[in-house]
Amino acid sequence: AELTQEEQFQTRIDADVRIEPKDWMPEAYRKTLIRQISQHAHSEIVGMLPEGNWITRAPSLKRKAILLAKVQDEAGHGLYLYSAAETLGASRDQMLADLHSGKAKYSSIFNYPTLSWADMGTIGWLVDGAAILNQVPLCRTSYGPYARAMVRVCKEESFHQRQGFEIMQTLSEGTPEQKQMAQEALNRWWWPTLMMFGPKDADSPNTEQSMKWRIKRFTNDELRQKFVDMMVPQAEFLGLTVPDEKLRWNEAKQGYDFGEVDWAEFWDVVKGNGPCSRERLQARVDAWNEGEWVREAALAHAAKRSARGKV
Ligand code: FAQ
Repeated sequence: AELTQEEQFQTRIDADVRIEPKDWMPEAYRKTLIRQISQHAHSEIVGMLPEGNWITRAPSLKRKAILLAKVQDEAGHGLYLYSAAETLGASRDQMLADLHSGKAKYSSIFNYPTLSWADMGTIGWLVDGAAILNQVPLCRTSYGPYARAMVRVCKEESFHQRQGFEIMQTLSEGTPEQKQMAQEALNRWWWPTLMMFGPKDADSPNTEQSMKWRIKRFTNDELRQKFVDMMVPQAEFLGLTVPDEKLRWNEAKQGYDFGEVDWAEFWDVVKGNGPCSRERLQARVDAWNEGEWVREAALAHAAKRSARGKV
């Protein structure tokens, strides 16, 4: 019997053939990719804000230069991702309007405040560490433009993670006050970082289909477990304590058992009630409004050039 278009599509996915923008794809595949890629892009752009908060207060010129470069990289990641979503027919204006109206989500992690310099270390170490674990498999995601964007993003994220770990190492080897700053930041960021991987598989409506379509290559719980297994030895190396009383090595599974994330807090933050949710969104809306004259000027300039026959 002849395969339907949808069956042919699934056959290609199963053979690890990349899907490209002009290929036929089920509408639901397109929709879920636009959802995930645009939310990923929003996370990068909103993710500039918590660290941007410390650029003027970095403890040295060297630290300031590194932090500036990292925050600029995140802007770049957002731009590659918006471009990847555009290849699916999403318009950038619409994606941004959805962010500004609160309709589109972005990662819960960026709704928490950055209270001390140690938070710059913790974000690089833990948050970028989580981002890498999630994004390295996305280099093999089934949609070509998304997969290719992830290759460069992951290279830059590795540098971000190293710089975060190095800040933590410096603080951990510093004065007792500095070590305490590092521990206090770890205490605040550990659980929100575990939330970055999304709800438990049993409560994740998108995972099953996204795994079938090879948009996701690992489930939320699989990645969360890998993260804990990777980070606990690093925390031990730093001489810091992971704030989880239930954390134990499990010889049989060759991984750590760990405590339960506060899912009520997770959903509350996802719904827009995080400690900095309103502030973050307002910063993006203000940037959009204050940038209007730049967009107008760029359009006027482009129109003049094209009237002169130069593109
Ligand atoms: N926050 O059914 P699932 C970075 C939503 S890294 C907010 O499991 P899915 C780098 C989810 O959207 C951070 N919402 O969904 C950086 C869905 O709602 P929807 C960004 C969350 O898509 C570092 C609902 O819950 N990385 O930016 C969260 O299969 C430092 C049900 O969930 C990516 O976006 C959450 N944590 O799995 C930048 C990676 N978790 O959309 C600056 C790509 C879930 O149906 C500084 N994305 N939700 O209305 C993914 O891998 C997936 O989309 C997941 C969620 C794993 C995030």
